[in-house]
Amino acid sequence: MLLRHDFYFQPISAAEDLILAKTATSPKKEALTKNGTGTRTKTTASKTGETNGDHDFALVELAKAEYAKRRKSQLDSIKTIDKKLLREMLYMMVLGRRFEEKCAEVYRMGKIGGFCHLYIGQEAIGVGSMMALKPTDMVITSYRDHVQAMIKGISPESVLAELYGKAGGCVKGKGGSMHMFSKEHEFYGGHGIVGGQIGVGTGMAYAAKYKQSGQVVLCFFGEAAVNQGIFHESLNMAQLWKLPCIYICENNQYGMGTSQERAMSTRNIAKKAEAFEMANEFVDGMDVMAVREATLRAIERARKDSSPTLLEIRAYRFMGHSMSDPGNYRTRDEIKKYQERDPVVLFKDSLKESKVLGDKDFEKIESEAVAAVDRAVKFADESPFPQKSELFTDVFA
Ligand SMILES: Cc1ncc(C[n+]2csc(CCOP(=O)(O)OP(=O)(O)O)c2C)c(N)n1
Ligand SMILES: [Mg+2]
Repeated sequence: MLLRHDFYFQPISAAEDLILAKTATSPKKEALTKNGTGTRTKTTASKTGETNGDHDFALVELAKAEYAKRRKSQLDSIKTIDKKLLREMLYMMVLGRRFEEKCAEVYRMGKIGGFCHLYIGQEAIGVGSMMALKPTDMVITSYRDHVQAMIKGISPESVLAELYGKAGGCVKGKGGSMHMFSKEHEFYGGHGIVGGQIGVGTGMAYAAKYKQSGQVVLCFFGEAAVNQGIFHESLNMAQLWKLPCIYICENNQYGMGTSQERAMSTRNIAKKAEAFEMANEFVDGMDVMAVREATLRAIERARKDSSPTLLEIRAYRFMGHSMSDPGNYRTRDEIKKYQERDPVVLFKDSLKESKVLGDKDFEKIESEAVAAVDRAVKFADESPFPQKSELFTDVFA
């Protein structure tokens, strides 16, 4: 049996080749072999991997080696981008990380109630894709929305106050963690129903095309949402009507405590777009530059041809599904392995190696991010709770 780690950061075909090479010299491992017709078949030689938490990481090393080879591409693309933008991209990644760490801290202090889903480990996806947009472009996402709201321009103060349920929040404290929203910033939520935003995002792209506004839509969702009917219905319509929608599947390998391999018959989400003849791409979501470049290609398709794209961007959720996740479906070792490919560290290393930023710049970025988070905490602490009269405003029924 192939394990999800075996192919993690590579398109499945490349991973299969690596596994074939590896298993040829390792008879103990389960092998994916070619049969007489050249078709790949699985042979089962062990029970490893049949349950969550029982993993073989040997091939993650191969994935890392693959990245080491590809790393030059991150260094090369850094050279093509304005230093100011690179600095801003790193700042947003660091701000996202520090902000979410603070959320975990104040959640444990009881300052945030209800659900709270953190983005730690997935920062390169939000930053790489959203910072390739124009401010007028639209974004819609799932409940894992704090960092994406900030990247779209909503202030850390109003995001944290929203988490606190305070009047200074971007939806006056009435949405909470899962429902960040700002028409002004073209950020349309924050949705709690898994996959629900895929239909709404498709409608937004329809509206943009109908009004000839020139906007494109980034529609984010997790890999578990792909099993919902709305994903298939929406992609069909988007391709049929040629809508400027970029569907971003943030594949972090888990839907709550269920791994993708236990819930999906195929590992290859990007290729699902082919059922609709839609453009698609697999992207390493730990590499912010790879995310940016794939998104730019999709944006061009959307703006020039008004045509949609599905991007499967693979990363890993370093924290639990939400703050109340006991996390007993995976091991600490598994998490540690992926932390070796931490997207923030990776990007910093590349910037350093490219000599675009130096130690002083990193220190300054770090202290600016910490200061921004501290200001957000002060603002949220001091913001009042909403008036009772707010119960009857902004209500649609
Ligand atoms: C329609 C629906 N079914 C079930 C749930 C419960 N639920 C909340 S989050 C979640 C997992 C979603 O995982 P994924 O789409 O991979 O996103 P991630 O949390 O990994 O970002 C589930 C099943 C829900 N909110 N909505
Ligand atoms: Mg997931």
